[in-house]
Amino acid sequence: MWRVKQRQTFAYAGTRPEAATQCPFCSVQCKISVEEVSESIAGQRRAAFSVEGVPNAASQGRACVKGMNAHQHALHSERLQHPLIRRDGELVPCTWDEAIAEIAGRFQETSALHGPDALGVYGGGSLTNETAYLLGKFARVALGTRYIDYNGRFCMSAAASAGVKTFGMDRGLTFRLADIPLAKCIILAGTNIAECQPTLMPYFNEAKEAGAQLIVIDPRRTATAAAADLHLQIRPGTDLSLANALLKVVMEEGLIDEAFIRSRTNGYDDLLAYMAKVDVDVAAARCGVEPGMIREAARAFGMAETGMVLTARGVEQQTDGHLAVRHFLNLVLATGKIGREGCGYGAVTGQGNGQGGREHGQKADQLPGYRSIENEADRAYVASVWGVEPSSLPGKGVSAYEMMELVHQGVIKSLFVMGSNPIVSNPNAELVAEALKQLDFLVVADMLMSETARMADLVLPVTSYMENKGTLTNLEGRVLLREASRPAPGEAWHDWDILCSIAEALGKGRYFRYKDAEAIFNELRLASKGGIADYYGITYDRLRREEGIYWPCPSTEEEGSGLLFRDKFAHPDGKAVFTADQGPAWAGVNEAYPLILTNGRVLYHYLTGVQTRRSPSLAARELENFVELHPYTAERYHIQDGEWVLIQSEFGSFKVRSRIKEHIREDTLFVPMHWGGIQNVNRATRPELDPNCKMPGFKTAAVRIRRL
Ligand SMILES: Nc1nc2c(c(=O)[nH]1)N[C@H]1C(S)=C(S)[C@@H](COP(=O)(O)OP(=O)(O)OC[C@H]3O[C@@H](n4cnc5c(=O)[nH]c(N)nc54)[C@H](O)[C@@H]3O)O[C@H]1N2
Ligand SMILES: Nc1nc2c(c(=O)[nH]1)N[C@H]1C(S)=C(S)[C@@H](COP(=O)(O)OP(=O)(O)OC[C@H]3O[C@@H](n4cnc5c(=O)[nH]c(N)nc54)[C@H](O)[C@@H]3O)O[C@H]1N2
Ligand code: SF4
Ligand SMILES: [Mo]
Repeated sequence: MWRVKQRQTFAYAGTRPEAATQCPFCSVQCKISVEEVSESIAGQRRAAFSVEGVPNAASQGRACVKGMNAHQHALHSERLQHPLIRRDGELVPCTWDEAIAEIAGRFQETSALHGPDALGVYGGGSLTNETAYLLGKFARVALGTRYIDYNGRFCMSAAASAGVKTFGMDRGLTFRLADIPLAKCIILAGTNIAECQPTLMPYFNEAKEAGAQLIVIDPRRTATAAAADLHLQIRPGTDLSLANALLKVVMEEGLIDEAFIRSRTNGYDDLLAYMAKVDVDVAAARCGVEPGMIREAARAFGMAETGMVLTARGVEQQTDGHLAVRHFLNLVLATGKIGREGCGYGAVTGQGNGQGGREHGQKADQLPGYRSIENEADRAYVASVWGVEPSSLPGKGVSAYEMMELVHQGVIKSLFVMGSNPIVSNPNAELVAEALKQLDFLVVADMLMSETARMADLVLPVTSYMENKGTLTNLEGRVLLREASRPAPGEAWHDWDILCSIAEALGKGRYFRYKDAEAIFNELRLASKGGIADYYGITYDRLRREEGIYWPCPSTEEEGSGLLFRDKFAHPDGKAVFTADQGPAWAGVNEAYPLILTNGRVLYHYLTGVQTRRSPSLAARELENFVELHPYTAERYHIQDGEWVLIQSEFGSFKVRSRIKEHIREDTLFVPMHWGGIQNVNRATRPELDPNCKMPGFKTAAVRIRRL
C-alpha cells in the first residue's frame, strides 16, 4: 500500500519566517513576503494579507502587480481541496486512496492492453526542479513510457536548441542581470520586458542612464518599445531577415571583430557566402521596416563597445524560430559581443521555472542535467543513479503538440497532466479539444479547476507556491530555494508526493521513496553531476546561506558561473558555430485570410489565466479578451472600438472585443492568450511546427476579421 498522507510540516527560514516565499509567476522569481494580518471592516475582523518585495540579487526587492496579488488565487475559495472523480458524468469528491488506486488500475490496464507507450505524461515549467525531475523519472521508470513532454516546448524550445547548436549549451542568459547596465547597446527582439518581466526594467533604465542605446523590435509599440531609442516595427514572422540585414550593414561598415571570429568561432566562411546574397533593401521591404532605421540600428550595435541581444517569444514562436535566433546569434558572434562584461545573448525565459524545468528530464528526448536519452553513456549514467537497467529506459518520445496529435489518432489513450492547461495553450486548440475528449482516461493535477481539469476523469488537488517547498531556476540560471510558508489547504498534496504514491501503487515504490523535497533534490544533484546543467555543488544549506547559485556548479566548494563563455564555448573544441541555414518561413497571408494574427501577453494576466483570472485585483484590470487593431484596419472592416468581432483562420475561430490602437501595424492583429473557451486565440493558430525544435508557429496566423 502507498502511504497515507499526514498534515504538512513546513520549515521556516529568515527573520520573518512565516512570510518568505517567491512569486509563482514569471522567470524573474522575485522574492516576496506574504504576511497574514488581520483588519477590521465594518466592525468585523477578518484576515488580510500584506505583500512586500524582499531584497535579493535578482529582483532587488521589487515585485510587480501580479506578484503582489498572487496570494489571491492561492487563497481563493475555489482552490481544489479534495480529489475529484468522474461518476455518471459528474466530478465528485473521492478519497486519495480511491484516486491513487483508480490511476494505478487504469494505467496498468491500458499498459497491459496497448503497451506502456499508450500512456502519456504532460508537465509544465511552473513545477519545481524536484517535481520536474521526478516527473521525468516517473514516466520512464514507473510507467515505462517514451511519451513525456511539457509546456516549455511552446516556450523555450527555439532558443534552447539555438543555444545548444551555437554555443554547445543552453542557459537563458549568458550573463548576469547585474551586467545589463554595462551594455552600451541593447537589442530587445520580440520581448516585452515591461509587461512580462516588469521588475527587470530598472536594469535597462540604468543602462540607458549610463548612455546605452535601446533598440526594440516588435510589431507593436509596447511599453518596452516606448522606452526605446529606436523601435523597428517589424512585420510578424520576418525576424530572420531583419537579423540578416543588421549583420549585412555591420559587415559593410567593417564593424565585425575579426580576431574574435578567428579564435573563437567556426563556420564563418559559409556565413560569408550566405551573406553575399543578402540585400538590405530587399530584407527591409520584407520586414516592413525603413532601411534607414535598420542601418542606424546596425551601426549603433556594431560601433558600441559592449552590447547584448535578448530575444523572447516574438522571435521564437515561429516555424523558423530556431534559425531566427541563430541569425541573431550570428550578429552577436560576428561583433565579438559575448563572454565579457556588458555583453552576451539572453533568451528571456518565461515561466517561474522555465529554466530549471527544461534541464532535468521533462522533455521527450532528455534525461537530467541536459543529458540525452539517445546517448548510451548518458542512459547508463542516469540508470545507475536510478538503480535500473539502462535497457529498461524507453527511447525518445515526441513534442507536446505532437503528443496531442497522437492522442487524436488514438495512439496515446491515457494522459497524466501536471502543471499545464493544454486545451487552452496548444496551437490549433479545436483539434486538441477533440483529442482530449477521445481519451480513455485523463488525470489532471492542478490547484484550480482549469479548462483541462474540467474535462478530466480524475482531478488531483495540489499545493501552491506558498505551501510547496522546492527549488526554481530563474532566467539567469540562478537556482533559488523557495520555502513553504503555509500549510496545505484541505487535502491538497505536493506534486511530488502524488508521483511517489502512484509509483508505489504501481509496484515501483522502491525507486520513489523520499523523505522530503530536499531528498529529491539531492538525487537530482547526483543525476545532473557531470552533465551540462550540473547542479551537484548546489545544496539546500548553501541556497539558504547564499542568494541563489548559478549552474553549472560542479562542486560544493565552487561558486556557480554567472557570466558564461569568457574563454571558451561549451562545444568540445571550445568554439561557437555560425549558421548559414535558412528557415522554412511562414507562407504569409492570402486573399481569403488577409491579416496577420499575432498574440502574447498583458501585464495583469498570466498564461492561460487560470490563476490570474481568479485574482479579483488582477481580473478587475482586464476582464475579458480583446483584439488590438489599427484605426485604419478598423475602418476598412467597419469595426468600432469595443465591438464584438469574429476572427477566423483556416483552422478555427474565436470571438473577442475590439480595441482600436494606433500603436500596432496596419497589417497585424494582436490578441492576448489569457482566456479560454470561445475567447481562446489558439482556436485560430496553426498546427505547423519548427522542424528543428517543434516549436509551434504561434505568432503568425493568416486570419480575417468581421464585426458580430
Ligand atoms: N504579464 C505576464 N508576464 C509573463 C507571462 C504572462 O502570461 N503574463 N508569461 C511568462 C511566460 S511563460 C513567457 S514565455 C514570457 C513571454 O514573454 P514575451 O515573449 O516578452 O511575451 P509575448 O507577449 O508573448 O511576446 C513578446 C512580444 O512579441 C511581439 N511579437 C509578436 N510577433 C512578433 C514577431 O513576429 N516578431 C517580433 N520581433 N515580435 C513579435 C508581441 O507584440 C509582444 O509584444 O512572459 C512571462 N511573463
Ligand atoms: N497563442 C499562444 N499560445 C501560447 C503562447 C503564446 O504566446 N501564444 N505561449 C506559450 C507559452 S510560452 C507557454 S509557457 C504555455 C503555457 O501554457 P500552460 O501550460 O497551459 O500554462 P498555465 O496557464 O500556466 O497552466 C498551468 C496550469 O498549472 C497550474 N499550476 C500552477 N502551478 C502549479 C504547480 O505547482 N503544480 C501543478 N500541478 N499545477 C500548477 C495552474 O493552475 C494552471 O492551471 O502557453 C503557450 N501557448
Ligand atoms: S510576475 Fe515576475 S516580475 Fe512580477 S512579481 Fe512575479 S516574478 Fe516578479
Ligand atoms: Mo512561456
